Amino acid sequence: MILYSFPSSPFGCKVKAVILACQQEKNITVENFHPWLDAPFFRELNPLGKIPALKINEKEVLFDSPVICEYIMEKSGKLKALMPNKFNSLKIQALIDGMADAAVSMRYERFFRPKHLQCDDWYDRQYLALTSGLQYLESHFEDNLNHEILFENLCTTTFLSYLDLRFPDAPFHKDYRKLYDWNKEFMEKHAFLEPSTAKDHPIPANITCLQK
Ligand SMILES: N[C@@H](CCC(=O)N[C@@H](CS)C(=O)NCC(=O)O)C(=O)O
Repeated sequence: MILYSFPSSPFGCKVKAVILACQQEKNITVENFHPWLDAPFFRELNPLGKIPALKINEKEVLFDSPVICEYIMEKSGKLKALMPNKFNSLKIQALIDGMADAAVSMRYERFFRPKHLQCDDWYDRQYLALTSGLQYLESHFEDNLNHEILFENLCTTTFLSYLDLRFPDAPFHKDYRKLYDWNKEFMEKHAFLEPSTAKDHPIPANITCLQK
């Protein structure tokens, strides 16, 4: 199987953590693909043009990340172990994915869009969704996260690695101390997950979207 992803993608990182937790590294090859290249071959795999996408064989492709994660957990026989409280796991995934949508939009707005087209009000609304989500996790911490290899913990730790990569100057470590202390301890305990953390990677030079 081939996972199309990009080293900085928070959604791709979540899938990579699930691959590691389910010991599926030998069955799934990761191929770096930047979605804004908009290559026709990729639109055929995922009409939405978004990563991650999992090519299972010549006929079957799965998207998006929640579907891919559940597929990997189920096929490896780890679904119950990783999601003993399924609806808590799915709720936290929804929260994290919503924050990731907001954070990725903020990144696109400031990184790809020319300055004269950027909208501060719109950016602030995404920031509010992001910080409200972080505050929710900080305040409901004990009900939702722990130090076990559970799906909700994998979603959270990979997303925090994305924030560290793309928003290094934001006050998140200071404002959500419990959450970041948890993350540090979690990653120290489960160092095998390090390859799934978000990494910087050169963006292909020929991406021209929004540069108008
Ligand atoms: N709901 C999707 C979101 C995926 C997503 O937004 N991926 C971004 C990269 S991090 C992407 O492909 N963006 C390209 C685009 O928006 O056209 C999932 O969970 O897989």
